[in-house]
Amino acid sequence: MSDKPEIIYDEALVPAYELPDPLVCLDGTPVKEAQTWRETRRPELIRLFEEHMFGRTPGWLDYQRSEVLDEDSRALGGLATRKQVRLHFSPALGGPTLDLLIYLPNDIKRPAPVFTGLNFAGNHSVTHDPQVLISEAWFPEGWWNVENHQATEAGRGMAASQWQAERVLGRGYGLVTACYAELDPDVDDFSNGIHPLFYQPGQTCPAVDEWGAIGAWAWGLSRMMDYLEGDPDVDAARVALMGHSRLGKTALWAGAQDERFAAVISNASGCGGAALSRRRFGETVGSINTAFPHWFCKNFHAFNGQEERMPFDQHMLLSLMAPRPVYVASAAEDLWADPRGEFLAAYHAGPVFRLLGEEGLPSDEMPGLRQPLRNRVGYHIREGGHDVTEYDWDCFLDFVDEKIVRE
Ligand code: GTR
Repeated sequence: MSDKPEIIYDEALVPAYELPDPLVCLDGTPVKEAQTWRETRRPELIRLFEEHMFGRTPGWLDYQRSEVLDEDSRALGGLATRKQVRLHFSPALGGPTLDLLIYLPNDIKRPAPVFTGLNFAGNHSVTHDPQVLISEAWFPEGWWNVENHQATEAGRGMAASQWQAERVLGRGYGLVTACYAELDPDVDDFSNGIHPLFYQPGQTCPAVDEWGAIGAWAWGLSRMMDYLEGDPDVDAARVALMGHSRLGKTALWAGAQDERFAAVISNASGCGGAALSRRRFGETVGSINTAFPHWFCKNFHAFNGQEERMPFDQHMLLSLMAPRPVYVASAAEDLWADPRGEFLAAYHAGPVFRLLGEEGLPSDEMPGLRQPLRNRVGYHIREGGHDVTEYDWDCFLDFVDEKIVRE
């Protein structure tokens, strides 16, 4: 017999749990006014997620420089203008950089609203466009289309269906992406990526309450936003942040901390993202911290098998987007990510939205497949597995159209 807890895939085995109330402060004070949320409870929740889950960002970099690598106004058959821009985070040669792939639609008046998000396998994986540069990031052994830890031409367009660039551009949005591995390779090693830029003398890894990899990836999204704010062709007040899976967890944490993101979309973010931890359905805090010890801060490991001790749950992470629109997408066969737990977290973020004068989800009854709900909190579940599909993008586009573009 192993002492490993069984993974729960049966609703009847979900333990009874009680969710902490987003509208009660740690000292027991109820939050009855928007001002108390803003000035007391919201900052308190950010601190709790920093200290116990994602880790705090240990400071600011006073260096950031951008370098335009390429610009072409006739990209994707004339549909878009493509820019490739390299962000440098250190004056040192060979210091960490992040390459942004930016497509802006040609047939709308600029500045354009944009979707942004990190990708898993390099910017060249996002479209078939032959001009997109191949990422120079270090990838772990066994990553898709990688040789000697480097991405190859074989990966070009491999994630095109997950990004739907032409569809997004056709609906009048730009698309801005960068590869997460350039910020921090996805392995349990803190000697590379951006972490060392923040170390104190003699420090070799983050302290127990300092950021893991997700914190570093989320930091990168904010640096992308810094760049977008300075680009006159981009409507920086209408940037929708989208992330899938581990990058969905990242999008939620970036959106919680950085209110410049006008809307945040989580696709199949599961455990540590939109799914409630206390349900222990599918992936659990213990399993995620074991398989990916570098994603969260070390303090988070104290909750392995002890989710009920957490001073928060993931509905509170979603509530940190309020009053900005937030959308959660699940897939029926993606049980590892706990679709019901994702829905319930979105539902239980509702009281914060209502306090701020916005509508949450209407009921705790899950909608059927392909019946998107579009209140200020949005949700859909589709058939199929762990992926981002054309249908998902249609829903994201409808949601963002309605909430931040047509409003
Ligand atoms: C899984 C992990 C999930 C999810 C996924 C992904 O292996 O257990 O939490 O994030 O990876 O990022 O694709």
